[in-house]
Amino acid sequence: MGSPSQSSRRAGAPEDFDAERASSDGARRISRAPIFVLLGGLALAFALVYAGAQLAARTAPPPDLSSPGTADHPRPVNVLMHDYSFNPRTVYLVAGETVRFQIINAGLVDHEFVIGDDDVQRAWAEANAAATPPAAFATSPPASVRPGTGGARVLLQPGQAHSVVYAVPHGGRLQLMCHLPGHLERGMVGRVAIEVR
Ligand SMILES: [Cu+2]
Repeated sequence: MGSPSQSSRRAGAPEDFDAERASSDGARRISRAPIFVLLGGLALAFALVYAGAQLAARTAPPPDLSSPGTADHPRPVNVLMHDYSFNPRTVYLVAGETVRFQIINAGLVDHEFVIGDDDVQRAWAEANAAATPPAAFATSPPASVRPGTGGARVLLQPGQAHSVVYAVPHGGRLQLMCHLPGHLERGMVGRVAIEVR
């Protein structure tokens, strides 16, 4: 009575075995593939991170200063503002030339571009502190300094761009800073190298 099921089980046994072995071989072949993909992906990720770090660490070469800007033809100087740094880290200018700073806020928060000597920087630092509620990383304050302070200041929201013409003084030490609350402490200061001819 039980013979049909017995015989069918016996008949099916070799097939079942083959199928099992085949599927386990297939499973083994398939299960290795994600590991190679994962290892390859990790290697690529590390390579990209390493390349990115190398690029970030490399300082941009000084620009061509053979043709200083004039009042009629200001020399364009591009500056990107990030959270919380200026790019390039060093702005190269020629004493007495006129430049047009083309500034883009590429960050996710407001940033301020202030170029000028110590007096200019102090004036904007005080103006921002006076106008800003005492909260770290507060949004842009409606700050102002007394006329004739000198320097140049541009306040930009994320994604905004603005250009400003600036006459580089013949002497003195200039700096580039963002005085929005907490930004200077996070390293948002740029060098200004002035070539005197
Ligand atoms: Cu800033």
